[in-house]
Amino acid sequence: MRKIALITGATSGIGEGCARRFAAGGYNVIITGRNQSKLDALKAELERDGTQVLTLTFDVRDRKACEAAVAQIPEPWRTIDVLVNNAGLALGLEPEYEGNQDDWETMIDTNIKGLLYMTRLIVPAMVERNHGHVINIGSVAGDAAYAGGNVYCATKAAVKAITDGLRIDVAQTAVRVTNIKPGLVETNFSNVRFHGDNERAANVYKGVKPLTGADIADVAFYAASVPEHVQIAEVLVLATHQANGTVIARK
Ligand code: NDP
Ligand code: 8X3
Repeated sequence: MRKIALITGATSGIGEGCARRFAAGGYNVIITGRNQSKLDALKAELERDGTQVLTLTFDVRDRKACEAAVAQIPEPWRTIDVLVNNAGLALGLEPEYEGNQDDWETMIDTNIKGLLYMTRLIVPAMVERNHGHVINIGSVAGDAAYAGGNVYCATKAAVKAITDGLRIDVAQTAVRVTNIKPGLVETNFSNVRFHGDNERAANVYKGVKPLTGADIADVAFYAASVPEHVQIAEVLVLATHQANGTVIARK
């Protein structure tokens, strides 16, 4: 029987990569996001290769919408083996004293609260079955703040604490908990961060070969594929010419 992975933010970047990687690795996938047409297109593509796909369209910031979406998962899909909490974003790169407070709230509501809502909804059944894996997409940004990163970095530091806390709370079970902390990954991330300024977004990756969503998906799939007694607790994944959140050797 194929295992089931639920991936949030599967309409783009790392989440889309995870949907493809888990499908290719023999999972059926529940793909979630806000853009129904993108989810439908990905579903059609994955189904052509024999994967069963369920789409759920909702905003992870909306707790009631998360609850309603999870409540509507049909019975055969309810034994979720892997939850990839990926949906997230950065907005802006202003100094904290000039930051846009709406952007702060969006980042906190998505990256922290949305991740918590999904964890709270999915993990009880994993604990009950004594089986499951939560993979949170943190960031190198959670290791140390960088200029203008302030609130985004804080949300990813929170992902680390929340991941570590969950790992403690389920230690008596066989549920595994992983924090993957990517560095520079070329996705829609910087276009979103700079509110659609594509030129500024492209500059983020200038002179360095960045990671791809597929690279991070490979790491997530590996973490889910190791023997049951092995728990990949945390992985920092950087581009080869990136040393940490601030040091990047560009050509
Ligand atoms: P993308 O912008 O390409 O993808 C983000 C995904 O999250 C999209 O599917 C987006 O959907 C979804 N999403 C955002 N907000 C919500 C919401 N409120 N409800 C539901 N879905 C939402 O960026 P990435 O793939 O790069 O980002 C994925 C994760 O990886 C994020 O948590 C990010 O912080 C993290 N990360 C990214 C790095 C990078 O350099 N790219 C490095 C380290 C971590 P929609 O199209 O509807 O907005
Ligand atoms: C995304 C990586 O360095 O832009 O989390 O914050 S970074």
